[in-house]
Amino acid sequence: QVYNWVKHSLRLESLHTAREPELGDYAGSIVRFHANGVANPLHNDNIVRDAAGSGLAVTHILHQLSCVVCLQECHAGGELRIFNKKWHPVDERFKTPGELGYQTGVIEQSEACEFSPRSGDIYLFNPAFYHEIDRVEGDTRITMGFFFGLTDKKMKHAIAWS
Ligand SMILES: O=C(O)CCC(=O)C(=O)O
Repeated sequence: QVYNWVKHSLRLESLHTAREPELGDYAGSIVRFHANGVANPLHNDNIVRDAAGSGLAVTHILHQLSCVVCLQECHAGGELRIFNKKWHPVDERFKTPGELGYQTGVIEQSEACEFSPRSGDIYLFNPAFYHEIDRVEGDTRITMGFFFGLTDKKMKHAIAWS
């Protein structure tokens, strides 16, 4: 249902779970639990960068997007904050060694947009832009999500993974 919604919304002709010839299908989605007190540090997602040199099918995409469905909202906190700043290789000097996050200096003076997901919401964003999730309070924040990548210049075909 969610793949169909994305397909329809973006006027895609196809959206399938990605497949590796030898290894099989990728997981089509991931359910994430952010319990009381859990936050996600400032980061960005870029499979072409992160899996560079692996030869994996997902490294051949032209653009990456993230789709998230909120299954259970939290009581407070848990906002997704997206900064108006796309990752550039020079930003790696702000990377927290061995961890997912970047230091806040990387988004200094960038405007931010905040979104508090409510149960039933579905949203798309470009994960190349720095983003973080505020500390969750109360009920566990439960989402189901996947990344998808456009595989052609006309942006009609996409593959999904998580
Ligand atoms: O749960 C969210 O709102 C965003 C999750 C996230 O960081 C991502 O999809 O890249």
